[in-house]
Amino acid sequence: MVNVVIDGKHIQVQERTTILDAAKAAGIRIPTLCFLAGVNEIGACRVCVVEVEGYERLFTACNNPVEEGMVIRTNSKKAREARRANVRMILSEHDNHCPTCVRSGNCELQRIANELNIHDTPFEKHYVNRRTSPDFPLIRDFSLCIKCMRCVQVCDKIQHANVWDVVNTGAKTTVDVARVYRLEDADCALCGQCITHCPVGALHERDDTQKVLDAIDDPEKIVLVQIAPAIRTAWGEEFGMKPGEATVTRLAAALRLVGFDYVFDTNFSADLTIMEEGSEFVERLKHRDHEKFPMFTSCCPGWIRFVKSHWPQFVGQLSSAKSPQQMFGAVAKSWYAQTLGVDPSRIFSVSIMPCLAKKAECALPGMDGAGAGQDVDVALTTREVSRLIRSLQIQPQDLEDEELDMPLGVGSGAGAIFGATGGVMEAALRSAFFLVTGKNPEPDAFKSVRGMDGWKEATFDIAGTALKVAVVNGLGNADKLLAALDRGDVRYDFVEVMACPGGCVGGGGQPIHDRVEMAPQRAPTLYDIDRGMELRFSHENPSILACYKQFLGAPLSEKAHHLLHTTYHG
Ligand code: HC1
Ligand code: SF4
Repeated sequence: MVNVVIDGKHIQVQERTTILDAAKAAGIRIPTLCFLAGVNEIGACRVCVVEVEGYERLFTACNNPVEEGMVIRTNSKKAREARRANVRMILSEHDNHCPTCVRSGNCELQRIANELNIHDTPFEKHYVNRRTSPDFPLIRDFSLCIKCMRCVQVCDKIQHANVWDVVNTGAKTTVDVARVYRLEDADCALCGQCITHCPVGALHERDDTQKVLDAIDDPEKIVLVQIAPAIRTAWGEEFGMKPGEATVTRLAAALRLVGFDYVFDTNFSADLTIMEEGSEFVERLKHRDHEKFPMFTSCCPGWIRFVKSHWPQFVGQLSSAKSPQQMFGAVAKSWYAQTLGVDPSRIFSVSIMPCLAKKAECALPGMDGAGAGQDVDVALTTREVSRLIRSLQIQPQDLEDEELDMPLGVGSGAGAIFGATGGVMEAALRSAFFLVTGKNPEPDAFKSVRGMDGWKEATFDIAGTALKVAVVNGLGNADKLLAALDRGDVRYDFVEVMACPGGCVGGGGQPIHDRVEMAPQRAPTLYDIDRGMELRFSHENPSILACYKQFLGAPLSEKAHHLLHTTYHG
């Protein structure tokens, strides 16, 4: 143990404790800006400087450990003035157009400037007035970057994608794409984790809300929207609503006020994905001798981008099933258009996703199986939808719940849990068990794949066949698993990968709470929904059964192949 004095308080802490943590233990708050525990502890912003008796220089509290007998002053004149000067310096390199910034009201720099009572920027302004392409789903605004390095570290350490790096020197130092010239050419998975970990508005998604309003204003268009599983765990956060208040049915009411003609559920097509992917897996198992294992899930487009760029040798083992987003679009512009008796070209299909990679996925070649343009016209993030609702002065907290539309508004509990890590695996196993044995398992028979661990394994016995499965979340964990598979250290039959830590509930398009990983708080909402439903198996969803009966025939039929499956070349 080490004895220190902080602002006159005598305390004892473990050796190697940082000054920041020691102060916290003493109930003393030191402001930080660039700091991200375990990920970015480099003292880059110098907002956490403190004075240590006997030293001329100031110490950054986030990355300097305490030493025996240290006397620390967090708010001495010297520390206070240096901290304020440092923040003013950062402000001089930041385009302070706060009213029009996408992070206005949710910006750490804004918060800290206010907290330190700074209301002027006396230093000469110099920032780079440049943005990356407005057409790519991820946009970097260099005029807002404060060089905190959080994006660099999250992308490297958590996601193993290594997209960003520090470039130039001196006053020209900034963060930019590493190795290639354009962000579009980098191996970016579009997971969006650099956005949710950026303290300011330097990184954000392309805003597609105007495209949706244009379609709503077009009397020829029938505008329908699908709501991804993870949205119901988070959309209300930006309106100060609790999980129980921010129901999907209340969101439906808000979306009808926005002007959508039909509000549907991605849980429906998550069930459809299970029917196709589960059947594909059972087929592959029949040819175990010459099929390659494991089969990988394919619903997360961030993961698809990552495996294509980092581990192309595994691409052939991806399930050919399209993601629920894309299956929904294909069914909406075919079966549903037919049901409505309208030409599919009149349908404008929007998705609400916790994700940026979905914007790229819906624009991919081949995602137009219904023959009426792209099957999904626009993918909006949870944040964009909140902004859209707010811009129309809609107060969702005051609205009554409204049911989703039929038949594409019906999803099972198995579809709902897709949004949490392990959910796709669990849903798939529930139906695979049925496909193999003709009987339903206990709905919770496969619950050991739940939870926030980055790499989970389980073995289940299905009709005498031992299936070894793995579930990973976060691309860094996926990278480690693929490396282990490549070395032959592990062997699995089926692997679920979600690019974002915690799965879609922790998606890069979800509301931002600085330094709080929200996935563990959001995932229980999905398991509560599942537990509360009578319909817990994808293969029992009446809308799915109707869709096969009236339109698709059977899982893996020719029509199903044409509309619901894809390849991953190019
Ligand atoms: Fe996801 Fe999926 S679970 S990928 O996280 O398979 O984005 O929510 O919609 O498509 O269903 C995302 C969530 C989502 C798809 C489903
Ligand atoms: Fe890295 Fe993900 Fe950001 Fe792309 S979106 S730069 S992969 S953190």
